[in-house]
Amino acid sequence: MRFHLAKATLFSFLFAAGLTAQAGVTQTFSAAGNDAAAIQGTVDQFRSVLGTNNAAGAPAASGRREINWDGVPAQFLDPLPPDFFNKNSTRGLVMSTTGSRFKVSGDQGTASFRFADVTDQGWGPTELGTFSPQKLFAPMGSNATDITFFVPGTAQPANVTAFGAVFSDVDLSDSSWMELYDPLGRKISSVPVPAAGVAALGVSFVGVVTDEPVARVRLVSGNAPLDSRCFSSSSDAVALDDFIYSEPIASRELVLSKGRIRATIEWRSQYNGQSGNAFALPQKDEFGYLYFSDPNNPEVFVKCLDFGSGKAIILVGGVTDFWYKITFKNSRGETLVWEKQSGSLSGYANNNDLSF
Ligand SMILES: [Ca+2]
Repeated sequence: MRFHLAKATLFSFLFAAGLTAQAGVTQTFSAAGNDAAAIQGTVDQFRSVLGTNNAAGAPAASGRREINWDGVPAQFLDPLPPDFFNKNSTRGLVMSTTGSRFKVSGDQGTASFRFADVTDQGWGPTELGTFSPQKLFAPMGSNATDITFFVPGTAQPANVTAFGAVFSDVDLSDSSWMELYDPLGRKISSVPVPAAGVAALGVSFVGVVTDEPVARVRLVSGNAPLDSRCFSSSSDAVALDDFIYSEPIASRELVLSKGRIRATIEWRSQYNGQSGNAFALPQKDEFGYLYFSDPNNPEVFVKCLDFGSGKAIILVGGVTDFWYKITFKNSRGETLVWEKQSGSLSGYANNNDLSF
């Protein structure tokens, strides 16, 4: 809901400036209008880039997931459990907020229809439009939602490479945006959400496709919490509708030294013959862990030191007596391989063998 109109021109300019290409971003989708039909084409383009809708199905190698809030059962509407869409409905998405809770609105005929019960003087049904009727979503006591990803239905951390969201009732072009972060917390992209115009029930969509792993998405919906009871003259309170994102996938590649060195591991147990490819748990640009099956119990610690000589010093330490083979690859595709035999706990340090 908007309480001030005069700044629209300035914010339109800022919005245009914010659309310049950003590193790692391969495609940006953006649309806004008076109703769902106004953004339908852009949303469908974004969907087609991501591929098949895996709904709440088993982990997949590709495709997309969607959350439209419409099927959330009444007992989970308020508060909505932050892990509802990984636990109750397995879509690999968990949320957090600095506000008091998350809330999903009710259907027509209920007290929380379009957030009538938490908006000041019940303005929600007048202003908040849907892309997918009838339910909407919003953090309470905050305008920010932080989203992390897991292999659907598991506790295994995962990344996406695309994320999009529908925003409801964006009146000001600088009130709402979407930020994408890599596994080390570095910002990949920040995209402003276009205002939907003066008409009531307007909706906006932004979607981003990247060639970098996205571990966290922050959605800033408006410049005041939706349940604010005390607005200033330039407040813009906003709700959210559909989330659309690529299949969350656990990384099997530990990326080090600003992407110049990438480590992968094959492992095998001498006890039961089990084998596999390890998963990555990045920690800092210089080091990280790899684990075989449990993200809370990593097996191998890898460090990559850059003294500016153009060569990487690589150090490996393990706390497993399984056999494993670690392969380092530089940005030119050259590789360095070290194999640890079963039954030992030995580590490895190279002699500047692999240049950047
Ligand atoms: Ca909906």
